[in-house]
Amino acid sequence: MYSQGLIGADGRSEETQAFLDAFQKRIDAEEKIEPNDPMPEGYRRTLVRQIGQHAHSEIVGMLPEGNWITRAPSLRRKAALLAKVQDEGGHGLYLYSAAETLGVSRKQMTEELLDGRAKYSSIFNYPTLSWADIGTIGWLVDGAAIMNQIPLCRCSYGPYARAMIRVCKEESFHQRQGYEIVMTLAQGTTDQKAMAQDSLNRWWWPSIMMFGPHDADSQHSDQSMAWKIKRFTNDELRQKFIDATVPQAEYLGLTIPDPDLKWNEEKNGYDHGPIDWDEFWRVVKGHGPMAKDRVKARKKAWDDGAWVRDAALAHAEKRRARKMAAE
Ligand code: FAQ
Repeated sequence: MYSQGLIGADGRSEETQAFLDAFQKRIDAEEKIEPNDPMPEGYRRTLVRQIGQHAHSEIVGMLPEGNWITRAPSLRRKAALLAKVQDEGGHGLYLYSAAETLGVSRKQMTEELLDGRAKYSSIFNYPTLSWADIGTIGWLVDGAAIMNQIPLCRCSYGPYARAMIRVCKEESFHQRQGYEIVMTLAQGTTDQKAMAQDSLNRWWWPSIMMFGPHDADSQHSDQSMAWKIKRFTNDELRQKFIDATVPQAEYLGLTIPDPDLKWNEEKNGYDHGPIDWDEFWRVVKGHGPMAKDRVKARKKAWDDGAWVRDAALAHAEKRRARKMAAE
């Protein structure tokens, strides 16, 4: 398909077979690809899609937890939750910056999020109904995010891989604070334990859906694995997550809401029941319970922040003009 010496859609890369082979050779040799290196247009687009979606997820992911900052049960819990939500904002910023090195602006990415062209993780379309959900999100959602993101520290694209190193350190703190909240509830009164169980019941399946469709239905996995953007398939990561999480639930004395969950000696991992892919695709296509509210909140933040962007641009312009006049 590429053997005709096509000019890539970026107008720069000549995507001859020789060019693609040389690029793949660098990938196979575990060299990092940096922003100014020649790269196939498909590689660039895959990264813009994935990093953009990842950045949006971090920013939209602040909303369900932000909802509980004013209702945290103690000052200690409030301070930790505030710090966590702030960290997620920082992750979004590193990720938007990493995507910007690929020639796409934050404004473009935000517009795509607001008009529905860009996705964000399905998980953030579910509501946080109780304080226990804040614990469960840290335990399961950050736990799933870490499982997915540790391999991204070895992603072939340098800026994404480097951003992930710090992100993973922070996610690991988030996971622990979440687990500790759930542990406190699970060891508390009967009502507190019931609250933790109810939360696990609601978040378990959406959490394991976070890893994306089964490998057979994952349109991007093969190419992303070949380019070493992804290091493990969706099902491999989901399996690792389930295997790590089941003993944690057992320790807490909570029951994972999957009657088919059982240890499989042969594969040295757990078998799980069928995932409701209709629900997953409904949510991914923008029909999740909180989808409209999430996009509305992001739109309001973007519109309300217009004066800040305008002021920053005016200030930069003034400084530039002053510098020019002085030269
Ligand atoms: N939600 O061919 P694949 C966090 C889409 S960060 C929505 O398998 P791929 C931190 C996929 O985009 C959580 N859409 O795709 C935090 C594609 O559609 P497209 C976010 C999904 O890219 C914690 C189509 O389905 N993490 O939680 C989802 O090879 C607490 C076919 O799928 C990342 O973004 C989904 N769950 O694999 C923050 C990590 N799954 O784009 C606050 C980086 C799939 O062609 C609080 N991303 N789709 O229209 C990845 O690792 C990958 O992109 C996957 C999907 C694994 C998510």
